[in-house]
Amino acid sequence: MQLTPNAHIQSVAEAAAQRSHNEPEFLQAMHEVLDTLVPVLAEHPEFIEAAVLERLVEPERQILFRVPWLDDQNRVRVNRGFRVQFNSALGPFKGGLRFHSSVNLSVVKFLGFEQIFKNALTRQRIGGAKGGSDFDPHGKSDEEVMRFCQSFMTELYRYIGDQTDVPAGDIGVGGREIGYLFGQYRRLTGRHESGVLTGKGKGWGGAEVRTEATGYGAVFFAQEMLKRTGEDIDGRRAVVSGSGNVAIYAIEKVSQLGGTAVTASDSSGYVVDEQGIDVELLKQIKEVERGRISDYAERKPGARFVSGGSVWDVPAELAFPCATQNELDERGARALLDGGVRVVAEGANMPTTPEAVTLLQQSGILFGPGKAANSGGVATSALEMSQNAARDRWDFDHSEARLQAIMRDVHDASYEASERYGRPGDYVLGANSAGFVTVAQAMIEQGLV
Ligand code: NDP
Ligand code: 2IT
Repeated sequence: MQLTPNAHIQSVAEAAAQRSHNEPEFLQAMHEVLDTLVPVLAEHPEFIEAAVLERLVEPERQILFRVPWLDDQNRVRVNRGFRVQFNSALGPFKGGLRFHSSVNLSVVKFLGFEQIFKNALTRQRIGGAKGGSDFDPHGKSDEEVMRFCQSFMTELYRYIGDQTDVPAGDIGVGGREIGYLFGQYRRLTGRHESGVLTGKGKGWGGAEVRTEATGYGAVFFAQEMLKRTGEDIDGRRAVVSGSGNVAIYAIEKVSQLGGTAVTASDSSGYVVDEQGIDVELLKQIKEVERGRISDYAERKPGARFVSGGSVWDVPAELAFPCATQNELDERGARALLDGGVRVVAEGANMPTTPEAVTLLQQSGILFGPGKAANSGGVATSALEMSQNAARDRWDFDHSEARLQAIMRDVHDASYEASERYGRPGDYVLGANSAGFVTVAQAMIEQGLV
């Protein structure tokens, strides 16, 4: 006899928890999805019959490898490399590479799992994957980063390709790293295979707006949520965490839409600039000089640096967590609510703890989960793949218009699914179920693989 949706979800979650008991981030991401799927499985008993959940929580393939490299003192260093190819029912595996000291299998699996549903939501026909290394690029010379990337690709190249798996950037991996990785791929294979990586330099296949896409997309998503309730970004104050790729372009787009982003942060603390963050200065410090956020306060009159602490203590109506997982906890959520927050849109992946998500949703504010709100980055990566395949090149305005249209579709699909499954405005339920149904249907149609 078939289990009820509830009992089925519980049994899948328990089995996964046993098998992956030492993977807390993965289990957190898995629960966040499974816990919302009861009404979907009630409508689709065939998903239970075909063991879609059991198959979804197990990656298709996991690759772990040694990455030896020489530092500037000619000492041998060894890091661990990962690529988790989670699900390719919708298209080639797609997802970023993260270089950060905290990277381990649990982190890569949580990111790869989320990527399945995010990528499905974009409707760009891409599967879900993630990879990376516990290599820490902070304080490394360009030459060290290059040697590391070359060694990393010397193993990874066998598993990727424009029709199989297409990595891109994430924390610690930007244009510089993608360049070194691509160079080594080309050298090893003898092929200039543009579509094997996204986020490339614009002179050799990189798409316009890919750099801006995740941050811009998160703000477009917030704008869509506000539009539904007759509100706007214009004239509103925003707090943003992080000062990397996603944060910088979220700040830029808030300001272009008439809002004022007053914070940015890194792992050492945050800055508050009541006049609005000067995005050109921020780019100079972070993108050009690879400096620290405290440098901003030293160079911008009126701005102050707060060591440690939390940007969520700064009152604002809009909040964009754009740094890392579990950076917005229950205490931070309470502080945001006390400060009058109206919208939280996740630029980062899983930045809000489950307790904080519950608190924010119960308080009735608009909450945009990362799978939907930060999908603009990977969606624009898919646009880069299209341009590479066609040997075509779109201009900035056309590319941004495509991104904005995709964010509108992702919003609408998430909202409609939240209505269909009985909780209108619950974008967590909506994004999870809309993404899940697309993947589950493809898996069933393609048989037991
Ligand atoms: P970057 O490396 O460009 O920037 C990361 C920022 O977050 C830095 O300011 C960094 O500070 C801070 N940060 C990272 N880890 C921690 C930590 N453990 N504690 C405190 N601060 C931390 O990365 P991105 O901007 O690309 O990525 C940010 C988030 O957005 C990640 O969650 C990523 O998965 C997600 N994302 C990225 C996409 C993309 O296209 N790049 C697409 C979709 C989501 P410090 O320098 O001090 O470490
Ligand atoms: O989390 C993400 O969606 C990314 N890091 C972007 C992935 C991509 O392939 O562009």
